[in-house]
Amino acid sequence: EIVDTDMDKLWGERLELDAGERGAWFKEAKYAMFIHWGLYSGLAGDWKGKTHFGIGEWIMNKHLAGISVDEYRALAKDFNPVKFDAKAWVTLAKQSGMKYIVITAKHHDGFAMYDSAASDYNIKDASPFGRDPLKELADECRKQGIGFGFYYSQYQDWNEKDAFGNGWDFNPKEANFSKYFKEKCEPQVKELVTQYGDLAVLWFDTPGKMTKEDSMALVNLVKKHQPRCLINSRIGNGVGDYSSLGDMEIPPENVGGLWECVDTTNNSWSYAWYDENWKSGEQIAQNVISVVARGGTYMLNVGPRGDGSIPKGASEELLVAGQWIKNHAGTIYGAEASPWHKAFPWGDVTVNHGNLFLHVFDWPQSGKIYLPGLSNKISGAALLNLKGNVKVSKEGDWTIVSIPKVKPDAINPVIQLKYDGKL
Ligand code: JFZ
Repeated sequence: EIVDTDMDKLWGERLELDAGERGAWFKEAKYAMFIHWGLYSGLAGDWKGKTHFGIGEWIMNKHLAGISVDEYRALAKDFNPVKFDAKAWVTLAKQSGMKYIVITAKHHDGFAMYDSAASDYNIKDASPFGRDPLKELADECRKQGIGFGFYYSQYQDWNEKDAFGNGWDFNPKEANFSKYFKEKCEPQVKELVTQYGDLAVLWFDTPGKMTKEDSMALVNLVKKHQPRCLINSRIGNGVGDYSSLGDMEIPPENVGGLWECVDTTNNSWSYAWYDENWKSGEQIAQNVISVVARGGTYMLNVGPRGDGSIPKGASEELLVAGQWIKNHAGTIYGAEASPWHKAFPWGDVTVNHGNLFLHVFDWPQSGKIYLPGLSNKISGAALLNLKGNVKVSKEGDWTIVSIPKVKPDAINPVIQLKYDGKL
C-alpha cells in the first residue's frame, strides 16, 4: 500500500491559546525574523537543470522534483556556506525592528543544520563547512540582545522511512514512527533545548497524525530544560503556548489569545532563484501594522542562499520597514489591537497608552477619516513626525478626522489621537 501526502491533515488547527505570564514578552515583541535555510537553499529551486516552481524547501518532495533520499543526501558534500555571517544576520534582524529569530534546525528534508550527535546527517559532520552555524547564531543573538529559537520538523522527516518518509515510497505498514521518534526526534529536540542557551521559542511544524502522547512528550522535554520557552500550536493536539495561524494569513478580524502570522519576504520560504517577488518596505510595514492591529505577532521569513548570503531584495526592503518602525515604535511595540476589530478601507488602528494611532495606507481623497462609535473626548490630534493640520469633529455617532487633502511624502503616515478615559 502506497499512501500519498494528505496535505490537509498535516497542518493542525487554529486555536485560541494563552501562555499567561510566560507569554508577556511575546505579546510585546510583535515582530520576528523567520529563517528557512538548509540543503535545499543550495538548489535554489533547480534540480538537474530543471526549475521547479513552488516553495524551495519542498523541492525534494514528489510534488516538485521528487529527489531520491540517496541523491538528496549527497548534496551535503557540496554544501559550504562560506558567506554565512551570524553577526550580519542578527544585525539585519535588529535593524529591521525584529525582536527574535527562529531558524530551521531541521526541516522536512531531515538534514540537521547544527552539530547533532543523534544523527550524523548534519552540517558539522556531513558537509565541508565543518562549523555549527546555529550555535554561532544563538551566541550572536544573545550578544546583541534579541531572542533566539528553533524551527524543528517533528513529524515529517523525508530522510527517515520510519517518519513520514518522503511521501512517495512511504509504507505506513513498515514504518515504525516510534522508532524514529525515540531515536532521532526526541534526542535532537533534547540537543536543541540543552546546548544553545535560553530559547525564546521552539517552533514545531506539520503535526500530521502525531498522537497527543507524542506531542506531550515533546512539550515535557522542552519544558523540563527550558521552562520559559514558548511552543507554537503546530506541536499538534492543542498543547502549544501560542497559535501559528495558516501561513501568510492575516486574519480579517481581531483574534484573541497569543498568536502569530508567519509570512515570507517573497513567496518561497527558502531561497529560490526565480522568486524575486519581494515585498516592498512599505508593504512589510503595513503587514506588521495589520497583524498588530488584529492582536498578533508577525514573523517574517528570509531565505538565505546556500552560500549564506541574504538576498538584497529582502534585506533592503526589511531595512526600509525597520526605519519606519523605529520612527513609529510606540505605535507597534506594546501596542494593542484595534478597538474596531477589523481594518478600515483607508488603513488600520493600533492603540497604546491613551493614544489611537490611525495608520493611513490609502490616503482618502476627501481628506476625511470617519470613525464610528467613538464616544471618548479627543484631547489632541496630530500627524506623527510630519507637518500638516489635523482637526477632529463629531457628527452624531461619527468622529471625523480632517487631514490634509494631499498625502504627505512619506510611507504609511500615522495620525495620533489622544483620547480621554477608557475605550
Ligand atoms: C509548513 C512547511 O511545510 C513549509 O515548508 C514552511 O516551513 C511553512 C512555514 O510551514 O507549511 C505549512 C504549514 C501550515 C500551513 C501551510 C503551510 N497552514 O496552516 O496553512
